[in-house]
Amino acid sequence: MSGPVPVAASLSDIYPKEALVIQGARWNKLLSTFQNTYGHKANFIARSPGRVNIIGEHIDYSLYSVLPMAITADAIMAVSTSPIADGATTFKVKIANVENPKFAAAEFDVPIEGDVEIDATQFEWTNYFKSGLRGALQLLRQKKGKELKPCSMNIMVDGTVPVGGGLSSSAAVVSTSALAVMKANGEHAVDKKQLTELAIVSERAVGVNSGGMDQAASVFSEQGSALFVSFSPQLEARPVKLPPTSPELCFLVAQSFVTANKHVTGPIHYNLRVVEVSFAAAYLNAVLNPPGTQLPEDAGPLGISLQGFHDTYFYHASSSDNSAAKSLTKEEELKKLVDVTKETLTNEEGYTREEIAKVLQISVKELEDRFMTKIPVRAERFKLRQRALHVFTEALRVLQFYTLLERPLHTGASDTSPFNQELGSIMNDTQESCRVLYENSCPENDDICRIALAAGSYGSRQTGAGWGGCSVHLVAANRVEDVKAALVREYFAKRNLTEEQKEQAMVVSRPAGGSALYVVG
Ligand code: NG1
Ligand code: MG
Repeated sequence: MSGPVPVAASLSDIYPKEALVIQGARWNKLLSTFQNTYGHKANFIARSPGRVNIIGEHIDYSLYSVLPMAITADAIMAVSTSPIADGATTFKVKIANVENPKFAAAEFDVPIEGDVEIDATQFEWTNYFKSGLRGALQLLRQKKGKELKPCSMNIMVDGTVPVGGGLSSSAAVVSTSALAVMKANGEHAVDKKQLTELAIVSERAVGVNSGGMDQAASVFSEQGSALFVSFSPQLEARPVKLPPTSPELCFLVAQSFVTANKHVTGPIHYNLRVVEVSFAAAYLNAVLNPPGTQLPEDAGPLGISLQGFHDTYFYHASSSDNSAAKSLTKEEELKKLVDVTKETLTNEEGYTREEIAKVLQISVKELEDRFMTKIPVRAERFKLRQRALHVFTEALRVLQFYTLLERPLHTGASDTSPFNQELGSIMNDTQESCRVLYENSCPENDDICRIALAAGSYGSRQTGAGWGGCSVHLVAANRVEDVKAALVREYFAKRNLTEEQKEQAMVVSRPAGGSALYVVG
């Protein structure tokens, strides 16, 4: 389901019905602020949403499939363009935010031939625009070569995805920026797959070695559907309708107001996990595949992945034990990988660099150069067993969840609660795995999940990178108020929240559409 980013005829192509009034006012304000600031009208608006991940946590960078959905909250950018003079070597970008002065306006010149400079050590809001700009310029250069003569751009931004809240404001801004730059330079049919791939690479340039879930969800989502995203053998996204249940099932998203800052804690949290799963892939390959087997270079942040090991183990390594495995289903393969991981990675305390290097038959220095220079991390021991077990079991849960969604319900069944419970229990297992094996939860989110479950949620789990941020709860529509009330009573009331935070604390998210363009008439 690739193809070009759609051009919306009206806001109802983008947002669910209940959001139209508020969004209409917001878009009008964006356009009038644009006109007041720059003295002329915008030509078009680019838009990409945030996302909530339903299931498949911390496995996208191991190249396993995930199941997120786009939300209504998004980044929108109104843009006007003007051609540069003949012979000019730079073009100008003026960018401002509706929420000025919280996000201060900026202006910069971009060299047509050189690189866009981004100082990833400074937390400038415009860095996310610049990273999308950089990616888009690279793609434009590939397409147009010497012919490329980028336009100068005036831009007004508005974002409603809370920053640092686990709903992927970054992917929303990067995807919107890249889309805006492509459109500004005459690309009226921006390919969704190209846009996603460039947003993934661009976002890595601002310092996080993420997988591609957020960008895929932001670009590809379709209103009313979740999205099944696969990364191997190539990026593919397929909308998945949530089956009609009675009562209707909702996804309630709750903030913990514990802010995880990946840029600061990366070396001991997110980035460390990326290194640990890459170590695990190399270690399992060294022990379980025939001597000399190399893992294929792939789209994982360090160029190898557990998915790469998975494929090598079952399909490419010529060990007699594995040839029989070719008839296994994907689910059976994952179960087998869980078993062999338990037998192979027996050390529960974590492995030292020396231990890993020895198994890979390289020196510690070579190990550090290969795995820890591009992504600096701080750790003495690496919990390969726990991390690999999380990834394989989580990949299995995604397939089980997806299979359930695709299986037709008995039409006319008046009570779908066994089905709801099955879905919910898979989500609960994910939470447990994140808490115990991947250690990316936090006590606050564990509490929130416990409270929600006791108040009637079918399944509750932290969503996104973790160590704070949001949780997602599968709740029947007629129980949403009970769950909200319990969370207010037992969690939010105990925290010192501003009025704005109280308003943002919980929201029922319906699947929204992905990236879109809107031409201002
Ligand atoms: P958040 O932090 O929720 O945007 C991050 C990664 C995803 C994925 C999840 C965990 C970034 C930009 N995104 O999401 O790719 O790995 O964590 O499932 O870091
Ligand atoms: Mg993010």
